[in-house]
Amino acid sequence: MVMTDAERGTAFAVSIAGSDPSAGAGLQIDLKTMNACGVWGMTVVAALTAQNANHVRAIAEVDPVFVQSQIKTLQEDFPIACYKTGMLGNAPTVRAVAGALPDGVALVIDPVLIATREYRLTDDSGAKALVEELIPRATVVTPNIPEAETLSGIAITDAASMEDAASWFFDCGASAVVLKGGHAAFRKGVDVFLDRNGVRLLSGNVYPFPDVHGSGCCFASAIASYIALGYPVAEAVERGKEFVDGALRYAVEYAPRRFTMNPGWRDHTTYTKISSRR
Ligand code: PXL
Repeated sequence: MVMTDAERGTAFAVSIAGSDPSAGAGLQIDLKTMNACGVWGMTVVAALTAQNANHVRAIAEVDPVFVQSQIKTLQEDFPIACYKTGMLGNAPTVRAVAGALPDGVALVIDPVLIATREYRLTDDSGAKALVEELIPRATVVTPNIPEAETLSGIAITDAASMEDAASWFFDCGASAVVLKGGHAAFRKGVDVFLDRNGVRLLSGNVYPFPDVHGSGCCFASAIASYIALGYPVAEAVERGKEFVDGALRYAVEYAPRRFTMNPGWRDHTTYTKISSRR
């Protein structure tokens, strides 16, 4: 019998998130990241945005029943090793996703609430539903500081309050937490990793680009990829951090002073037309 690649152990991961047509964040950067990490990424469209490098002009919802249908249809064929969620938009969509995920499956939750440029991507009831229905099932949850403050109600002003906020997510039921330090006024670039073994600090390079678009999506997708490949969670997070460091180092200035992640950094550091190369 000839085996298919899937039968030989292809690692499948699914991103359930919003579409960013500029491909710098959301589903599109998730898919690029999973591909670059050696995983067969798949995408469930949970919300739609109309955006470019400077503005989110419009948001459209996707029927939660249809979100669930996309997930369940994939499940018929593919042994999905890890799910990653991003922009879910509202509570009905969060509940539809929670209802479609098998118990105990590996799940990376990036609790996307607001885009870097201050556009609201998930409403208040969606944030509440994330806390009640998805975060308790997370293998890893990856809030940034503003998201952690909004969800936990803890003001993060120093290293101690940052650890308190990480513990809050752990107490909600997440198995591991990566509270990202990119927005910190103190200890910038140092993430707090917390699991049942306690706290570990993950330090990274800080690059002189303002607000790199898609960095959170890329990090969560890289973590999900390494989990799908079979790495233990703490190692998947470390490898994810290493991947994101490269994607940040080679960030693409896709519009003047607008930088986005470069998940293709291991293969090509730029996307230059052959006619423009020197
Ligand atoms: O980076 C957060 C994010 C997630 N998902 C979508 C986005 C953004 C930021 O703009 O557009 C779809």
